Amino acid sequence: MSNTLFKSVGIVAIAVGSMMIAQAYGAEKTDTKKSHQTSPAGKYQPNLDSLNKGTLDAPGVVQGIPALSKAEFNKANRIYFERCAGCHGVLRKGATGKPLTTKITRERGFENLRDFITFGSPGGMPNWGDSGVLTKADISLMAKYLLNEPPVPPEYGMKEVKASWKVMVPVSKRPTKQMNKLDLDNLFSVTLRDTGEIALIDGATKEIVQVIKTGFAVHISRISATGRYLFTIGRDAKIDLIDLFMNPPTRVAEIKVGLEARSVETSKMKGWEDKYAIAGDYWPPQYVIMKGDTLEPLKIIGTRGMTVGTQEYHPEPRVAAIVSSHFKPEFLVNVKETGKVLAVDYSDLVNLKVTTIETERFLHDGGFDSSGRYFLTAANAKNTIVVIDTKETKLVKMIKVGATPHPGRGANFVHPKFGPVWATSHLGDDTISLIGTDPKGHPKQAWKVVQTLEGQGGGSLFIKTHPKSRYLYVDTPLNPDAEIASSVAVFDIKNLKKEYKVLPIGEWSGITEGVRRIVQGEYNKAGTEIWFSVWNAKDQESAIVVVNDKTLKLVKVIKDKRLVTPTGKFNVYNTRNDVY
Ligand code: DHE
Repeated sequence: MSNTLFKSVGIVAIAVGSMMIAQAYGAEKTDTKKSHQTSPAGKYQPNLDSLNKGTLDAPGVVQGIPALSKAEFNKANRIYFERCAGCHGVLRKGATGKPLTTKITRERGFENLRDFITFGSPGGMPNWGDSGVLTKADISLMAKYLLNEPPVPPEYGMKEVKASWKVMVPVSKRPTKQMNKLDLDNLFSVTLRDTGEIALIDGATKEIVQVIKTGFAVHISRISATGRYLFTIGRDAKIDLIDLFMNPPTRVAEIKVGLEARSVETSKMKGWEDKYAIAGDYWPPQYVIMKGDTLEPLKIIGTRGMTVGTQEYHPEPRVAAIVSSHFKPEFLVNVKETGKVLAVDYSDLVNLKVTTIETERFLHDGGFDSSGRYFLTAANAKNTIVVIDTKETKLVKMIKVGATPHPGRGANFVHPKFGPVWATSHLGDDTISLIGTDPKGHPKQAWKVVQTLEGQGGGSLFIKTHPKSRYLYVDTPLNPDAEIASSVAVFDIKNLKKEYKVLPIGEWSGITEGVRRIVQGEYNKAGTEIWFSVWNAKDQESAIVVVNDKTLKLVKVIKDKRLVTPTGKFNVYNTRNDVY
């Protein structure tokens, strides 16, 4: 494999990553002058750049602690939320990174903090100064900022949520049947990350049907069980509800459920189709249940509480992935920092029953196995996949995989030897872990890593196949090698011993400038084509490349000046039916 450099960096990151939490802050003191390169997992941390938009109150002046002017404080705040809060927490009480409370920072002192920010640490702290991301002046400002008390962002309760809620087209004014001629099930909703828009693209003609304004740095799309309603969520926690039956598809309601968010989902249980929606916040730490056709907010539930294991209070456990059970009227809500999966029973919102399933800390993304019964989700900083049985609402197993798994929703296929498996790739190494998911037919293999494949390198975000396909596609958009970041590896499921093929998607796009990160394969409804985003910077050309799943040849490059920073793509049929 050509990425020896990344592999060695990756291995160091894995070895030290597990030490990181146990290591006392002070233990790294002697190491601060050595620069530590940032791993892809280190770079892939939440950027809370929506939360910093409001003005927060500066802390009072403390004798002996450098005071900051209002302008300095606002600048430091912006840098902190963009670069630091994802790991160290909004309140600086620690998350995947260490706490930075003033008790700790004042003990360390200005110079020590300055060096630490400049050179990073072997425990995963990026080398912000040495890598050129922050200037000397910025670093000096941040060291002073950390000596002061952190500001506390506001709460966002029902009063604020309700005030943001707007229904543009009431249910009574909406059509009772589909009014446009679109093949809705083969429509793709494409995230245009940096313009805060989605593009609806027709799966057959590959023409852009419409571009719709959504929340800031829009993140994902989810589709209601009947396929009529499309939900998008921005990082600013704004949800847009789009009625696909209207001609043209139209935004019919919007709401802001918090100040920072990443996930939205809708009720999928038989009898409850389209009835409810749920969204999870990063800040405040809470989730909100709404009416599925109007977004009327019904219930807000906070997630603050005790962590699994050490059972310590965590003041800001973020809500990561949410999936909707097909077996019970329940949402499965990942609470990241406390390591709990909450099964929220939406059949009675007044006498709300929430089953708390204790798993592992730092839950992030995940999806179902091919039967739709088991939810497999990554506790990414713990190199673990957690399996939940959504029929019995209980933990099945926690399985150790490679370094920093990032499955997206994962990929399901039938392994020639081990039967049904679910697969994840990793941010921190080049492996792909295949986990047996068939406890009845293949009990020996169930909930074990049955095979580990080697891909192009670390920095993978998404893995994909389709029930009708014989191929497994693995992207590597965060790999430091530009060639690896701009191509995907394809494994032949029928012959996993064979070396993977590399599809040079970036080259196929015809785009010659930029890093051309290839991200997130998504199938059309028939499972005959897979679409990849060529994700470039906002001021550079991006594209979507469509590949024939049988021949592995290029079908079409979708280019349009409106396609700015395309990332996630959500085929209506596959998303609503959890086909992946
Ligand atoms: Fe995502 C899913 C969080 C950065 C593209 N991302 C998710 C989910 C979470 C999450 C919790 C699961 C949602 C669910 O299923 O309910 N993402 C985060 C972050 O915290 C992080 C690391 C940093 C941040 O500041 O947001 C982050 N994500 C990104 C990106 O930079 C990506 C690559 C491009 C983009 O548009 O933002 C990105 N995330 C995606 C996509 C999915 C996703 C495409 C859905 C995958 C799917 O198949 O359903």
